[in-house]
Amino acid sequence: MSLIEDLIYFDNPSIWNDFGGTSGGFGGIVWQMFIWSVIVGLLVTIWLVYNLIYFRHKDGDPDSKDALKAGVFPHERGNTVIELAWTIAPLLLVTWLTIISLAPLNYLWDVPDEENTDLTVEVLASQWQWKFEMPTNYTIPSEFTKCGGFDPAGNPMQNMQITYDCLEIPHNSIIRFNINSEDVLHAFYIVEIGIKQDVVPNLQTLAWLDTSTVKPGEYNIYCAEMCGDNHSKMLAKLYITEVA
Ligand SMILES: [Cu+2]
Repeated sequence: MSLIEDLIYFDNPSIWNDFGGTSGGFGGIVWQMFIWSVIVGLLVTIWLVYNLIYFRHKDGDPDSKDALKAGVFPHERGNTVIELAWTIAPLLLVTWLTIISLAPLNYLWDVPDEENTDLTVEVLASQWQWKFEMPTNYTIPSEFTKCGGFDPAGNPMQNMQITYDCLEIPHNSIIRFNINSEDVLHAFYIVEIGIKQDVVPNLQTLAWLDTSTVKPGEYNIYCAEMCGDNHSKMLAKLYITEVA
């Protein structure tokens, strides 16, 4: 993968792992966003400085106070074709982006009913932790070992219906999240997968994930809404585990 390819193809940020970050994928995406910001920032700054220098007032130029009148467009510099072009082109671009966004947005917003999901997880946010609760009739697969803790003998404990700051879900499944807050506003953000949903007191919000669309492994859950002193520490791990 070349540098350019890694910048363009979002799903392969492997090269950026070398730069650090809290985990491979997250570090990669953060660096991708950072590098793009630097590129755009440089382009804007270079264009700005060029114009500042090129169009600066020189000796012999008409006095700008006399040359321009407030409320009067300097028609001698006008160009109807260019003006129409820079009005119509962005309009078409935005219209086109809106149209191609509708289907994926609708897919995301169309949360499956509980009957049509393999697993519904109750997500409860509070200052400052994530609580995850599986339905009592859900048999926790024996492959799940990440969030269960250990019994006194040191063996992994399974069948944990409730876990804190850690969630393990099966691969190749439709997962629905019923999201509630115990206190203030939070936001449920699975960084690498791109799921973000507000967590609002006294209002249940929803999110869902088809885990067949992502690789099994470890992901990060962040709180994406400033919710108090330890907001930045309101982190959880998501494990997507292959189940027989
Ligand atoms: Cu929070």
